[in-house]
Amino acid sequence: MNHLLNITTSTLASTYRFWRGTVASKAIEQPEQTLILFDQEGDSKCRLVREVLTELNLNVIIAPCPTGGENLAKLKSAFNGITPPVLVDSNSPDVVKGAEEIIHHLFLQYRGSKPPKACLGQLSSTLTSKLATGIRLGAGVKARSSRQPSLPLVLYSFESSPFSRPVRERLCELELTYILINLGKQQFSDMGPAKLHWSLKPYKPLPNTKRDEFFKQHGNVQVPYLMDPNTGIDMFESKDILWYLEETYG
Ligand SMILES: N[C@@H](CCC(=O)N[C@@H](CS)C(=O)NCC(=O)O)C(=O)O
Repeated sequence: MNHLLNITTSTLASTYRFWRGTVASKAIEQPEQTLILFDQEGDSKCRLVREVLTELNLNVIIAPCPTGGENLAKLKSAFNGITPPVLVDSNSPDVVKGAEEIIHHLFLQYRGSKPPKACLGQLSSTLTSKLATGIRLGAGVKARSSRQPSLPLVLYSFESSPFSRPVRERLCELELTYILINLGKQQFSDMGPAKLHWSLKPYKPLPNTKRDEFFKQHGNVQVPYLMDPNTGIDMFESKDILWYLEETYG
């Protein structure tokens, strides 16, 4: 797909979801054992879980389960035909199945409260999330043949980021496991594109946050950012990352 069209429909998908998965809490603690989410990027229920992960500012290991892929087959045979989302939380220890149950678990375990109704899979959320899947024309749903690396990749992203979604879709289709570092926006001046943060002063993230750490390393905050320990590359720019993934693993 032409890259401009790709980003335009990705922006529309975020708009259908009212830009949920943009703003993150200011909490900085991460679970001792990183959460693992069996996820399908294009699935409407999985999207609701990923939005909450951004909003709670939690990192997660994504085990992509595209239709027709090995991960989905393994998941189904391990859990009696269950489909994503499934969360493995070794801190509880718990395997949590289904979007609503996972969202409840995340709020209770990591915020000590019940989730607000807006986070749950009500009819309106389900419909708008299905619309978001529809406008992406099935991207991030079906498995394609791929070469599998030995180590997980690392992606900096946040759920509604129009530039990051196509990268997450490609990672899903190629069934590439990755560590997702969510860099949701924590203050007004985090808003806007990377080169035009909404701030009159030079941009600065909140101190002692993941954004701050990223800023100290790179001199700005911009997602998507991919690190591949298998080849030693790290890179910005969605178009270049998509090309890299295709060339290396597609
Ligand atoms: N040309 C870049 C644009 C990336 C970009 O502007 N990303 C936005 C998020 S969609 C961003 O990093 N905004 C700044 C921020 O979140 O602090 C690409 O294609 O990857």
